[in-house]
Amino acid sequence: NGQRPRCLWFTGLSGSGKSTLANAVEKRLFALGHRTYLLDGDNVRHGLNRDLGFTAEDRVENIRRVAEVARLMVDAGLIVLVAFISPFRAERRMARERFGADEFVEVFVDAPLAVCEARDVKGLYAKARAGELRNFTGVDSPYEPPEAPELHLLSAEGVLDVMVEQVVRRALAD
Ligand code: GGZ
Repeated sequence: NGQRPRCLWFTGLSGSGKSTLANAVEKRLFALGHRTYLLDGDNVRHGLNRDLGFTAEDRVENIRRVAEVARLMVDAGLIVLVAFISPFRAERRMARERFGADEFVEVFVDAPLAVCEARDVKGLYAKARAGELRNFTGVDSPYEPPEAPELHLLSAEGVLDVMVEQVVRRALAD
């Protein structure tokens, strides 16, 4: 099917819509006949990275391992979707450096903290504000926005299907 192995790297706050977007992109790529794998907290933090928490040090190691796994999966010919907060520029750069220039697509899923916090799907922002959860991104742990992502999507304002098409176009570009 002429697919180019690639890493689609989604970064953004908790509740910004990374997982929703990445899942929808994967579904669309699958429907088009492409072979994909989605790496996210659900399948990585409970297994490979179960020894890691949310200190800065642990997030750095989380992202390092995820980048290495993504590299292996791209070597295997897949379009790999990576959906982690990945809050630090240095680690996203490190991830990018493991790939060729046209193999890595950084997608900034950008929603205002206030919107993510108002949604608070899992109640984690409330816990963080109450001091029951430490090192929560956007509350007492930093998020460093990308400076030059391949795609910058304002996910709180955008229409999902339109954003999916934007990502898919980049994912399949020559
Ligand atoms: C941020 C946390 C935290 C803290 C638990 N800070 O919205 P979610 O629940 O489903 O997604 C968040 C997920 C973030 O894990 P990542 O592996 O993506 O983070 S990183 O890239 O920074 O390593 C959130 C939940 O885990 N969660 N505690 N303290 N998010």
